[in-house]
Amino acid sequence: MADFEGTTISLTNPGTVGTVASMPRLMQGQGAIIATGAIDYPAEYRGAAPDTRALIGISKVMTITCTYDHRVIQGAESGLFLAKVQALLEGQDDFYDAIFADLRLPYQPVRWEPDRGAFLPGGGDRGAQVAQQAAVLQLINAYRVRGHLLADLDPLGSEPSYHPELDPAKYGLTIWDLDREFITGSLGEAIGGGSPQPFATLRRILEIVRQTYCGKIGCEYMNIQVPEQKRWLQQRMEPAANNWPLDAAVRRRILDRLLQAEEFEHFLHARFVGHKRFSLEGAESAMAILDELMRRAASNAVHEMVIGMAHRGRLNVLANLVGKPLRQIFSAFETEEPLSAQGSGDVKYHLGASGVRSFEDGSEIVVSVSPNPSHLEAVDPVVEGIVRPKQDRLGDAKRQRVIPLLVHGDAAFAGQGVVAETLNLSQLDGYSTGGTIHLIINNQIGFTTPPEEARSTPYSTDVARMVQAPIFHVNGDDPEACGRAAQLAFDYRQQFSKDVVIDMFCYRRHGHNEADDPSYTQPILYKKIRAHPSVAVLHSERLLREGLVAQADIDAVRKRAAGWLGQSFEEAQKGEERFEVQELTPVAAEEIAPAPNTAVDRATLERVVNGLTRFPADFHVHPKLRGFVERRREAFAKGGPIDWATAEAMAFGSLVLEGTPVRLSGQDSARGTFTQRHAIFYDYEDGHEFCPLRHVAPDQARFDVYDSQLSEEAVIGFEYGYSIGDPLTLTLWEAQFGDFANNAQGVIDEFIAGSEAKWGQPSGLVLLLPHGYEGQGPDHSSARIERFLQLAAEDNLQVCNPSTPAQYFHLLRRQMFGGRDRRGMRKPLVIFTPKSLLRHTRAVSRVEDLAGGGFREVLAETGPLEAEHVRRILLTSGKVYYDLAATREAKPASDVALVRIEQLYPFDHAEVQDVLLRYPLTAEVFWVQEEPQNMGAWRFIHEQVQPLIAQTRRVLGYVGRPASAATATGSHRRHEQEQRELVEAAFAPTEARSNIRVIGGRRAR
Ligand SMILES: Cc1ncc(C[n+]2csc(CCOP(=O)(O)OP(=O)(O)O)c2C)c(N)n1
Ligand SMILES: [Mg+2]
Repeated sequence: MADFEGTTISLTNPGTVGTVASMPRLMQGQGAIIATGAIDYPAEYRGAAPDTRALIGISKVMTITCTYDHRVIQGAESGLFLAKVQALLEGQDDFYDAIFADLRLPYQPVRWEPDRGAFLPGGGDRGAQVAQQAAVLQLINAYRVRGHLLADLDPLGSEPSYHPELDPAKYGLTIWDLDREFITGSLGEAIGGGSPQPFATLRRILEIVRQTYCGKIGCEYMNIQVPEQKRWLQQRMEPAANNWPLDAAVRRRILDRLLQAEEFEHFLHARFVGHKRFSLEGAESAMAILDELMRRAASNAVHEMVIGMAHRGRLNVLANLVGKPLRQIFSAFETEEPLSAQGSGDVKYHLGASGVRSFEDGSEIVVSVSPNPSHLEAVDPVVEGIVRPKQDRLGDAKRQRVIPLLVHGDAAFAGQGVVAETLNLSQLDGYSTGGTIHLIINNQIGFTTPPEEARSTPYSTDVARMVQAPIFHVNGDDPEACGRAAQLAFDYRQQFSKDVVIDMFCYRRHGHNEADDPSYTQPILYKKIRAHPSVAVLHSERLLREGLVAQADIDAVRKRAAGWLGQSFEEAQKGEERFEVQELTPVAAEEIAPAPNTAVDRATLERVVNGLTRFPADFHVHPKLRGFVERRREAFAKGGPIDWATAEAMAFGSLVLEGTPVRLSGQDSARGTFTQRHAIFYDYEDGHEFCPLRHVAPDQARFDVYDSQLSEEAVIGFEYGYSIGDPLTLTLWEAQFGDFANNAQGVIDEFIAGSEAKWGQPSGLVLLLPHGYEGQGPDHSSARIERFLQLAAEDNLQVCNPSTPAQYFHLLRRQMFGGRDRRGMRKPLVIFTPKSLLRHTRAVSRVEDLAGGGFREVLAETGPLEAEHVRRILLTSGKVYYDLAATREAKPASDVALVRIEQLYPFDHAEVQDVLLRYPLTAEVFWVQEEPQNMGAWRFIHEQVQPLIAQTRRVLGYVGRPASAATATGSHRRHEQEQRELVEAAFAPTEARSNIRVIGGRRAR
């Protein structure tokens, strides 16, 4: 050190005043002076055209000199020093890499290397030139395809990534190429503002693609196969590099939204300590996105937005965007009591609401949030089903005036299968809603599960790629970028009628709910989150810096929000609010039992039959179906027999004639799984379709039948939604076989069985579930009658097993004409429908059965028995009735009465009692069923019937299969044997068997 004592090394930069090279003189005490010169082209090239310089690879240079005192520094040391500077500036020792890493730049620094692409005029390698041009176009394409991988999306700042396909060096492009011009292709079309810009320097090209695709918005769209859609997106995103200016008013509004959202959460946090609310904190920009979507929708004449969303941020949305009165929200916290006047009610973060939002420009929009169960994503298809008829009612053929908006969590979106099922509905003729806008609140965590354990895909949104929806990943800490993503998403949806996804990266400030401590599982992450300022704070600072707002403005917004919250809180304290039921009120329980007159006069039936059997003159009916059509005509003319499919068609036809639309959807429902329905005919020559039920009369209501996609959950969910959205349409979902309905058990449990009790949301959906033991094996036999009966309570369902076509006819019509005001039942109706009975010669009805009477909950004995001689009453339901009837006839056994329970629930105790009383009080009473003892209606029936016969000291007997794990045997032969034994057992003398007659020699335990 002594060598350097008293010396100084100075730096000077005369380059700033244009000096190219200087030789400073040392002053007393100076050991050395390092001088840097101007950065410029060498003098001899300064006059050359920029193109020429770029062509031959002339770059700017800078001269650094070192004047030194030999007594302090040796000449060699000075030289080594300068060499080191040169080496660093050329990128050695990872000089630039370290700087890029520190600045979190996601790119590779450009390396210094010899110019491989200097193409001198008149000479040069044409092949190499073409290759280089191709490389640039490839690079542009790579940024469009994968640029999102480098985008700055994570507010918590994960490590910048690198992708070789986005590195110019990998394409052989060097530092010397940056200022050379290349053909821009479609990039030039997008950025040219109407007149294509055919050439640009590589530097400019990189700037555009990087800013567009690697900024705060990362877009995945290049998998879209329609060139027009890709071009549209490029022309929206590339000219302003996804960063178009927003009006000052819009920017302030976005800030207001954030401040309000934050105040709301803070208020709830302070007032309702430890209550679950599923705070939005960390994801407040979602409010900016939703607000922007609603405004844009309103100003584009959208009438309604129907929102399906999970727990996260729901209260904030309801309060701040839907306008649900705060009093209602707060009182739910206060009481934790069921809020609906009837029914069970539900927790606050499952309830829905509907409101009208109006904006400064005079535009308005209805915003509804659908109620939903805790079951994540289950509401998705329901919302789609609600939206579709709303669009139709508005005459909105382009499906632009009612828009579904689904808000998802990242873990649920990736994990729940119903998401894919719902996406798959999106472009189907019978189910499309013109595109759904999806917002993922991507807080990068499930309950405690991190993304790497929650999915096998890079993004949580990858499932949406299957429908080629554009996906906008956006940084939730840049609410303005979020607003831009919302604009793009909305416009794209309206333009192309397709789904679109906004994937907002954010974080979750607290635990999964407010009573949960996230540091058990993510200690490091949550330390980081605790130190991270809120988006409202960050954005306030940004706008303050830019002078767009003053601190006083910010304070005023916060104060206003807090004031509103405080005042509503006071009001909530005063009285308990009740959650309003917005849907039509359901039919009261006692009205389900009385049979409305659902008969249809002969003249109308004749019109229907004519319609069903009439085809356009040039239509070629399939040769094998001519008989089908003819038989219908003949049967009607002769007064019968009317089979199931005909009775169903008559029910549908009469309803549409009377002005009630009918919608049937299910797998292969148009033809019918059992080739029974033929609701649509296909021309034998050219395959075009004809649906007779659409041509019964010119002024008839709509008849729609759709072969659904091969899924249950989303399709039942959709049809349930449809039944909510359009209570005046008879909406039916049909299972291929009844057992498959259990793939949608969640929808059945949570919506169909419970929605009225929980949310006051009644539905008149009909489920058609093929059921019957016919030897087809453990599956295809049972529609799980027991499940529906277990769900039945408080008159929430109608569970029916009709045994004749006429009963089915009246039951379908009752659904739309039941109730005191004949407005329909508005209770879900589960019908176990037949398979073999479709063609059973006994399971037929007469025209007069349709032209008179109505649905009967109980079918009493129809045979000519002498009541006083009856010694046994067999109660039964469904197909086995016909087996019992045939056996009784064969025996004959005139002392056995057969009574069919056609409506299992609500159970008509009075009617059953009445029927039982027609026979001697000593007659034995048995329940006969095909299903194993632990299935079918046995346990339910026992509970209903035993009390009715207990007074006469009788015990209800059981005849049927023993309890079983599988629904049925896999052997057809064994099935037949069981079926024979079962029927025999029903007639076997009492002394031989106990009152529990389990066939196959096994006794019930
Ligand atoms: C079908 C279903 N399974 C499990 C749960 C329990 N659950 C509630 S929220 C949650 C985590 C959800 O994570 P994410 O979808 O990312 O939403 P976030 O809470 O992070 O907003 C889980 C597992 C549920 N509600 N529904
Ligand atoms: Mg999450």
